Amino acid sequence: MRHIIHADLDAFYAAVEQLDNPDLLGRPVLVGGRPENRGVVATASYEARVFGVHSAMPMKTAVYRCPQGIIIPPRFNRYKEKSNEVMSIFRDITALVEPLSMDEAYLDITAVIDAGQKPLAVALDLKQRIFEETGLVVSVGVGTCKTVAKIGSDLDKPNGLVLVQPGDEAAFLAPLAVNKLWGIGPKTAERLNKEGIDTIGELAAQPLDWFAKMFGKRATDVRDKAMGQDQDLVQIHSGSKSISSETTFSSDIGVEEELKDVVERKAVSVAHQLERKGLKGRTVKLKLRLSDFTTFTRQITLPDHTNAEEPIKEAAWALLEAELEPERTFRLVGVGVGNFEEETETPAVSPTISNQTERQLPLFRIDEIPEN
Ligand code: DCP
Ligand code: MG
Repeated sequence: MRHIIHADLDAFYAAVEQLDNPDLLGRPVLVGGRPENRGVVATASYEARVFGVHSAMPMKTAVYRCPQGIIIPPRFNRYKEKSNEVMSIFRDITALVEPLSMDEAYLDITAVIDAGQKPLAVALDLKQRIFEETGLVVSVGVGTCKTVAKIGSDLDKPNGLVLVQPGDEAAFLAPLAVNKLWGIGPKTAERLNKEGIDTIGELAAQPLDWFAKMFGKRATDVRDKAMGQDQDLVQIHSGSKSISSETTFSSDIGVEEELKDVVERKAVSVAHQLERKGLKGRTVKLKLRLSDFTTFTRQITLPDHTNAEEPIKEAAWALLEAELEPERTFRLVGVGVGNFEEETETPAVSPTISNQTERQLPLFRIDEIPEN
């Protein structure tokens, strides 16, 4: 049995601003561009969220809803610094850390648990260390698979801790809306709702052949996730060990054909670079930046190592296609290939158990960890 933590910092950019300028503590902070420049909210402190402000909202709307909000321009380098501090604490707890973005990561803590620690103790210790050593507050979900851990970390924000006991996964997920599941986007959710399926429990109760009809190749994957039983590994990305090509557009693009063209050209460029270097990779990664500067990556692991144009094109386009939404425009598109032939997908090293996790347990209760 595996034990996985998903950790996600609370109101990350805004929390860093409050940390660096204590005058902002307890106040509604809006990190993002100026309203007069058609700026967008990157994130808002929880004090601002009670007014209905959220990420990706036009700053104009945010200021209308929360006139007392303090607008702060983003300082990405500073956020990256704090992110590095946080990730190195994660890596001190276990070697198996998979960052998903600057402020969130999966941690495989199976070895720590097998060595005798309790999942709750590891989670509390992680929260305490992050707070003491970086000044930031993190919400965590703990479970036996990625799906449960990820959903858990979001359920009790801010300063959350959700622990799902082995065996309780399906019951934990059952009442939640289907769109909480990784891979169920708005379109799929709508399709499911039309079939009368609103909750993950209703989804999980469908027979296998129904899944096959509905999801094709993804059927067992979706079903496993709905039952809280996915076997997805926590994967260490070997950051530098990949080859990529990206373009920032002079004006954002949202037209499907244009995007497809760009992705395919990037894929061909990467395939050629791989070939020149005599490398074959199995992981195809797509990097996207939206018009509001949100940047994220998506990746797929191919059945075989390759440096051929077609499979890389196909994979990169499938990843991008899943991100298309009406009105969504892109500022940057990048394609990368990693996980090269000589590498193994899961690290050969067994995760080390750090001394830090064996320190004394925190003496406060979960809900008493001070917020920033
Ligand atoms: N971000 C952004 N634009 C978005 C979403 C996020 O620029 N549309 C940036 C700002 C966030 C950071 O990424 O601080 C992390 O994203 P999260 O979705 O984790 O949001 P927060 O950490 O701000 O809030 P929380 O996780 O507490 O909901
Ligand atoms: Mg966050």
